[in-house]
Amino acid sequence: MTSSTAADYIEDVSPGSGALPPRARYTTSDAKSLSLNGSWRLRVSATADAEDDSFAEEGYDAGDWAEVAVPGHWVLQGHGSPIYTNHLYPFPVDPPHVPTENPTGDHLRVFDLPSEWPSDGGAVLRFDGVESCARVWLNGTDIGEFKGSRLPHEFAVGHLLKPSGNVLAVRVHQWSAGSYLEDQDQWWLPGIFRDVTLLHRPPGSALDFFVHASYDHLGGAGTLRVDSDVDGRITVPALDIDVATGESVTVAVRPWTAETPYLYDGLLTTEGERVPLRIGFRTVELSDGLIKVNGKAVLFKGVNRHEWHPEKGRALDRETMREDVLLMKRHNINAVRTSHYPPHPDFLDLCDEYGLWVIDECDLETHGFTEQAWRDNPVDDDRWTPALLDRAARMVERDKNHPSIVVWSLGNEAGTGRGLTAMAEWIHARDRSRLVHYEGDINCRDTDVYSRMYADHTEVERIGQELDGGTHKRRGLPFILCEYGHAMGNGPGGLADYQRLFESYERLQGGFIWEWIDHGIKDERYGFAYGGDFGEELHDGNFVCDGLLFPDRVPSPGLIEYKKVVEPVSIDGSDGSVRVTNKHDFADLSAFAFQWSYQVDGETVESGPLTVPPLAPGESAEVKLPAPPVESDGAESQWTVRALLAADTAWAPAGHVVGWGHIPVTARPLPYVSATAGPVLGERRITLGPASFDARTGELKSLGVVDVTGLRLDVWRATTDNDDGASWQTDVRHGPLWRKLGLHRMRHRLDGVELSEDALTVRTRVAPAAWEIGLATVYRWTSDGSRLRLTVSVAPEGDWTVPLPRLGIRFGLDASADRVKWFGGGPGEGYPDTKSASLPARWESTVDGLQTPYVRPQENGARADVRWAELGGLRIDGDPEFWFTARRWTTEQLDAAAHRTDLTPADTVWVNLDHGQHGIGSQSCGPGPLPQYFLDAEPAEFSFVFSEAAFSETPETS
Ligand code: IPT
Repeated sequence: MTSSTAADYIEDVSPGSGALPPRARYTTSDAKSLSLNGSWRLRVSATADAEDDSFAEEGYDAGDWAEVAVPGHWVLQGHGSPIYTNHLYPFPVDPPHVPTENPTGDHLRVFDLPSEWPSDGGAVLRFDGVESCARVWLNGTDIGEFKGSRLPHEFAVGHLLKPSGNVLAVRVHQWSAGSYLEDQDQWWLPGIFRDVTLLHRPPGSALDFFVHASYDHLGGAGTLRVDSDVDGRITVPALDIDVATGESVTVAVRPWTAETPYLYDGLLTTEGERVPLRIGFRTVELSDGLIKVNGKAVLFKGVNRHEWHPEKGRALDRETMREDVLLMKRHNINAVRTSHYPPHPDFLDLCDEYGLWVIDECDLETHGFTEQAWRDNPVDDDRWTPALLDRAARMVERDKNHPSIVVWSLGNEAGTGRGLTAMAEWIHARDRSRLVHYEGDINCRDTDVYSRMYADHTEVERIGQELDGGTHKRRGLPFILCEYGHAMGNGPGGLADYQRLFESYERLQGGFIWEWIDHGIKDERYGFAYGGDFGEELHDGNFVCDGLLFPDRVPSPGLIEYKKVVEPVSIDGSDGSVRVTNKHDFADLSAFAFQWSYQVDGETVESGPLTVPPLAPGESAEVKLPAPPVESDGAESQWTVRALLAADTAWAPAGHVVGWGHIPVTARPLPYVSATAGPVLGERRITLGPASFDARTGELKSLGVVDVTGLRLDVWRATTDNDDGASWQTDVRHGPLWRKLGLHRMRHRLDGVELSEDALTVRTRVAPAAWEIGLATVYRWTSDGSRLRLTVSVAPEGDWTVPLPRLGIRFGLDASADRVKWFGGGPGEGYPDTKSASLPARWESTVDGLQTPYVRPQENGARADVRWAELGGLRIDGDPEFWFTARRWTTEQLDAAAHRTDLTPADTVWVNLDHGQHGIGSQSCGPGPLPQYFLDAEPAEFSFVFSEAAFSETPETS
């Protein structure tokens, strides 16, 4: 039986009905407006048609309904649950049909017009974002329905308004035909999640307008023309401009760039309205196969930004958006891809104001169709094309007046097809002043930029060298990585290696890290929840936590690393001078002040200013350092030179560090212990200098007053998301292989405890059950009576086909070992391919402060290149430098934990001193570590000198 119901619009592939044509968005004007944000009444039903539409009638009593905050998602306010899937549709794929179980939120709001609301003119009701499909009634009249969750929809409602008691009823369905177009990798979160506003439209008010503001870099002139549906005048006082709409004017201007975001205040005046404009003059073009702005090729140091707040989901307030922009600017990021939908429009105002290049991406992804080889993909089905064009138009029309937007993106992971081509054609025709991007178009049929995601270094280099082939058109296009450096958990690794490529080949115009922020949901049970924590039948776990920020916007080490890798000024040097290079595309160095400091044994002994010429973009200069302020007296010494903001900027105060270099001067003397004391065998103990060992096992028990437990070789680390890799990765994934081989359950066989005149030697074989591989491990202890030296020799046996996770020793100290001091890399963690930002100096922390709280716990917190460390009354000097980790739980506990709340401190501080760590890479969705960061299983020897910290003297030197 087929019958049509009032809810047919839900499964209709059309974009909707009743809405006004899309137009430019502007935040303010002198026309009145009324925000309808706030507390609304809410009733959630399990199906789309469980309730009739009588709630939309005037006089309906919703007194017993719940309340919901608008903007907001009802599933984050106690009604139902969020669902996380990466690309699988959480419903059967049968487009355009959706499940009968279709959570539906009836929203109700009664409002009065303010007394000063004019009686003339009309009014428009604007929804900035509703997921995924809404039907709207005002005062009992059905005014239309729409889809396109992250796009604006406006309705003419003037004729329906009354001075008081207006009833606005909105029925929101979680699932609709539109859901098939919104399969982005994120939480499914229904609701009215962006602003609802009533706008007065005075007679003669502005309608749509298009600000064309180009810049001629040769002559330094800007040309302004504002095309407007309603005639009026354009004034820009600072430029003495006063012209009619539609008329061009050319004057000398300061151009807009992301580095120099110069905006002119202007005004569009129509008969009935005055609309403030913020005008940025700039020209984007494809020329010589490069993306150029104002005549210069730009290098994107970008991030992919989803909108996220750990409690509010995608309902962000302006302060949160500003925080994102400030954090980006402070971390040297210059570009954002609005993955994968147009953001709240305020975000784009902020990008104009603070200066960020923007790729504005359309709200379109049909990724789940990949599971059926893209059969029935809506983007290649003409019935859906009107919906796609509607989405393209709603994005372009809303956002076209933002100078920050340099590229339009058709969407993400939607295969290819006629609908996408139609979108590209429409956008190209509507806006010739920007380029079009879409990653899935491998031959660049519809696009102006060759774009890829997660390509490895080798392939990116080939593309840079133009050896990648491809269609004739593609060969002539610039290249960007629209996603790379998958920031899931510990990592991403290899960023510096990508950056070197970007800086070496002109065709490579940079990339965008995946992604800006972890989408963890604040949750009492877990700290932050991720996929599966709400009982979803299908989910993708913590793949939703893959950002450079933790969900609460605390920067993760990945962001600190990225900041260093993309610094706008580089400083390196040797022999008393530094080479300073301006890596900006537009700005000189006049905004920066430079400062040197000189460290001996990691401690700063003096600092002072350094005069650096205001180099033009791309220029370098050799700058002489002063004479070293002190004799190093045999200790290690180094220069650290920093570039700081010379004055306050809109995004950071004076003194903010933008870049630095570390220049070694004299090398560290390696610690040396003369083996003058010999081991003495007692009844149950062997003593050697200050240390005591178990006579039977040779295990270290104490050093002076410090008790030590469980000291032994350790090769295991709680695998990172990048070690584990994504299940669909075709390359070798080390995490699963390590586990299969049992590197997490190594057994230690004691082969001998030997006492000689000057050493205690303990021979062991460390190996997992079931396999023939093993590590012959010898611990050799010597002492000069006060200090103790351990030399560990490791010889792999059998056929080791995998690298090791780590190689070093671990031991336990009493829980009172809380404070750590070290000379080595810091302040944050670093691994072989993530330690650009690790600055060798003296650092201090609590043990808890050493932990990086990844949302899904995993290996973290290693400090790189540590010369010495002190904790719990012990001092440890490394020969050579080592990786230092300390935590109040074991690696096994860390490995087993699924959420932060699973980690609770016990009575031991576990310390790892590693000779080697395996690289991190980006295999949770990209390439693994580069071969040079592998920790291959090979013969190794490394030493540590232990002494009691309180009595420690500078070790003798060899
Ligand atoms: C890529 C997606 O574009 C992005 O939305 C996100 O899912 C990311 O992966 C992983 O976090 S698609 C992937 C098949 C490369």
